[in-house]
Amino acid sequence: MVMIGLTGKPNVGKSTFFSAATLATVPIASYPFTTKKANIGVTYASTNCVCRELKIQDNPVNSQCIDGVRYIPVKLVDCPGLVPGAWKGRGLGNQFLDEIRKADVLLLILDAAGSTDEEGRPCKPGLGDPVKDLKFLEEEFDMWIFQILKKDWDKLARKTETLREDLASVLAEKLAGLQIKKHFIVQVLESLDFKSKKPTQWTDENLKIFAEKLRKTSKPILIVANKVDLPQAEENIGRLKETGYPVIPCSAEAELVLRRASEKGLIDYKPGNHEFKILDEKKLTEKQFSALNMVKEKVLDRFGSTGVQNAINFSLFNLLGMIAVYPVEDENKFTDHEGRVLPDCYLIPKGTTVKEFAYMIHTELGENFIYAVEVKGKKRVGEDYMIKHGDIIKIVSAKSRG
Ligand SMILES: Nc1nc2c(ncn2[C@@H]2O[C@H](COP(=O)(O)OP(=O)(O)O)[C@@H](O)[C@H]2O)c(=O)[nH]1
Ligand SMILES: [Mg+2]
Repeated sequence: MVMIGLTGKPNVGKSTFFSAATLATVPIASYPFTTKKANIGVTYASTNCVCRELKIQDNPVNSQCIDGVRYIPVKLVDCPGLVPGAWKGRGLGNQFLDEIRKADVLLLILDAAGSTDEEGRPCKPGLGDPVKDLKFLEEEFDMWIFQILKKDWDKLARKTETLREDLASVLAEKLAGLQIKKHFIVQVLESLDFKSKKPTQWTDENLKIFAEKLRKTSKPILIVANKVDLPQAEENIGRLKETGYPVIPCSAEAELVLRRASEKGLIDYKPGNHEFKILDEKKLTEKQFSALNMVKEKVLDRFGSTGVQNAINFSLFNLLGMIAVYPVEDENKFTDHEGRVLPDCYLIPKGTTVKEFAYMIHTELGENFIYAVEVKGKKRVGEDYMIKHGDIIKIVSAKSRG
């Protein structure tokens, strides 16, 4: 399952985002280092379900379908806050960075209102600077990877030269725990100005450039400009966009208000929507009513949504380029062997072939693969067929034909 990492300095709203996105209850408080351990939970990517296109009623099993929107589970990890110097071990530093090493994509939560200083201590909105925070956080990530590489670079470099081993393979083994795959390493090594230099001749400067490029390629970042309900946020969002990163305005707190009210049956709200409906005004306390009003005025009406669901979807579909696919066993009824219609929906990387997909479902299915059916187009396809977003696929294997 894909893993999304939530990262940033203390008090920017990571745990609030995590709670809203997973609706789990984790400690939320206004002082640094509330979160002592990474929290891992499940959140959902949302996409228009093919059930609408086909005008059929589905029976989802591995995911949910609400009003024609399919919600597909993904892992979310809430990482403790990073402070400047974390890579050197400041403020529980490396331990914190280590939590994000398994993430495929990072949601970098920034306090767009500047209501926290560099260390994450609350201050008057506007005094903190999210653009500066972004710079130090990038540096933390780069130095963290640099340090891991540096630790036994000499040994590693000599080994590849004396044993004539391939540098990319040696590095892939070393960086496997960081979720940095070999194809990223190959790509980055190719792009270096000093690629013809022997690894033993690399300077620290060379290694730093390599670390930075590796981080950018293997851990794509989406900036979540949080606390947009506070003053100053709008101006900072403009400045953040100038950095070239994709930016999503967000109010994690607003999303939490909405999901909690929805869970209690007070409102009708679907994550990602620009509005909600109060179900029974008499059931709301005055406090709840005014909280909901604030959310509407300060967030939904101004930004179009709270940004939480958008951020999750953007990171998966746009940054990682994932697509949704629906495997079935019966291509006429769109069912599995138990007669359930469109039971499963998987998120897979763009470019996945049907045979690779067969292996993802089950090794045996991959090994005994004969052909597949692209069900909507009623086409028989070979093992190299690349799956498209929204495809329904039936895999025919030697053993499944009884
Ligand atoms: N105004 C506002 N405050 C928020 C928002 N998200 C989080 N906060 C507040 O920021 C503080 C720190 O939040 P928390 O989630 O614990 O931050 P973390 O340290 O990054 O995990 C808490 O007081 C939250 O209520 C938001 O969208 N708007
Ligand atoms: Mg926290």
